[in-house]
Formats: sequence, C-alpha cells, structure tokens
Amino acid sequence: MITKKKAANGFEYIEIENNSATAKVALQGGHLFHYQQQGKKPLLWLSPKSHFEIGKAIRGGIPLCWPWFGKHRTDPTLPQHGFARISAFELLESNEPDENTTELVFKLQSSAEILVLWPYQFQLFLRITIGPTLTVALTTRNCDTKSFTITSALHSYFAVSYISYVSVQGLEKVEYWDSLTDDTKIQKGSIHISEEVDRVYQKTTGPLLLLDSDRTIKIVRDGSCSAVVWNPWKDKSAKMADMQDDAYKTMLCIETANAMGDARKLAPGEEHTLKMTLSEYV
Ligand code: TA6
Repeated sequence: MITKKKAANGFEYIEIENNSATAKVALQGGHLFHYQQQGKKPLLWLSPKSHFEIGKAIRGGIPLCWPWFGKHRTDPTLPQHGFARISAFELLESNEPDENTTELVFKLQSSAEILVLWPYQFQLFLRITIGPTLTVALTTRNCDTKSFTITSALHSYFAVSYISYVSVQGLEKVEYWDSLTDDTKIQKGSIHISEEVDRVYQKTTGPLLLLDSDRTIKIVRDGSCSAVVWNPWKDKSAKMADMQDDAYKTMLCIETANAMGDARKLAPGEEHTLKMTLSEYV
C-alpha cells in the first residue's frame, strides 16, 4: 500500500506498507525517514525533535548529500551537504511487483533556482526498494555540455540499542581523514564509539557490518569508495536544536559515500549510481 500524506504545514511524504516492512519518504529531499521490517524495531534512527518543514533537512533516516558532501569547497554561504536534501523531488514511479516489495522512483533536475546554486544541467534519480531488505540507489546524469564533479553520500542514521554496545566491521586497515583532528590515520581493528567520531574512510568498497547487542546490520555498497562514520557524542548532541541531549546514545551514522579524494567526475551524458542495500540479522 502506498499512501500520499500532507502534514498541516504542507510537508508532503509517502507512507509505504507491504508484507515485509513499513517506510516513509518525504518528497523534500527524497528523504527516507522511516524503515521498519514487520515485527522488528526500526532500522533507521529519527530524532523526535526533527523538523518536518520545507527548507530544513530532517534529522535522521537517510538524507541525500549531493552534489557535494560536507561544506561547499569555496562558498560557505551554500548549504552544507548540498541542496538535494532540501529540494522538492518528484515521485516518478511507484510499483508493487509483489506483496513483499514496493519500488519508488523520485527525480530532481536542474532548474533556474538550482542553477544559481550549481551551474550544471543534471537529472538525479532516486530508486528506493522497500522489501525484506532496503535498497537505495542515487543516479546522477550529466545533461550538460561540460563535465562536472560531485561528491555525495547516503547519510544513513542507524538506530542502535546503546552506542557503547556497538562495533563496526569492514573498515579495518583503511585510511581515514579524522575531521576532529584534521589528519589522516589508519583504522586499527573494528570501530567502537566512546567519544565524538567524525571520519571519512577512503578507497573502501566492501560490505560493512554494524554489530549491535540484539542485531547485525549489513551494508552492501556499490559505486561507493568512501564510508563516513559519525557520532556527535554529548556536547554536539546538546548543541544541535534538532537532537535531544542524549541522542548520541542511540544513533550511529555509517554513510555510503564518495567524498574528498573519491569525488566522481562525469562527462556530458555520463551517469553514476551510488547504491546501498541494507539488511538485518538477529
Ligand atoms: O557525515 C558527518 C557530517 O559531515 C558531520 O560533520 C556532521 O556535520 C553531520 O554530517 C551532520 O551534518 P548536518 O548538516 O546534517 O547537520
């Protein structure tokens, strides 16, 4: 079942329910902000203080960072993580191929308003498959006569039982930029979180595992050479208006990305797809 919803403030989203799972996707940003398999707890974390307002990114779920990850390289007045997550996507297609699966395709394309932010003709397609697993695929098409370069991320917020219980596997021995110290390091062993963490792992393509006390989440990536791991910890959580002070205890971002040195250059007519498939095991 696919139901279009509109909040009192005009914020539009889509509710999906099938035999596998339920999900919610906002038209702003093509932002999937809820995914929960039937009989299980939500896979994604969503802040109870999140805005659901036009022009403000939802805090949680899977924000799309595109066409740049992080701060704009040269213009600090431009939105962090690009403009896609605060832009109105169009729902192109919705299919229910079987009772366990729902497929949605959203589209964003260059417009006079967007060209002011980013001077290239493009089409951006977001394909979301809600089933026993969750697949998100973001395809960039260069519709311009000149090349352009993008960095991007599926900025996934995962719900965890308690941050001290979790570990992340799959990034052992991978080089990462530590944004807190502005230097490059090598990951030793699996990742445990006991303080603020904000790292961009580079040249990494393999599957990642988020091991929690009551489940394991597997992230299979395609078209991605970076992985970002972020937890704001106490101080940052308390400073963020759309996060509760103790939010850091029950969330962890593991992002399927192409960031920094893993930027992608697209020639005219070229396409690139950044894709991940999430599954969970008890
Ligand atoms: O992905 C990590 C990060 O770049 C952090 O530095 C932090 O800023 C986080 O994204 C959230 O960014 P946002 O713009 O959504 O508040």
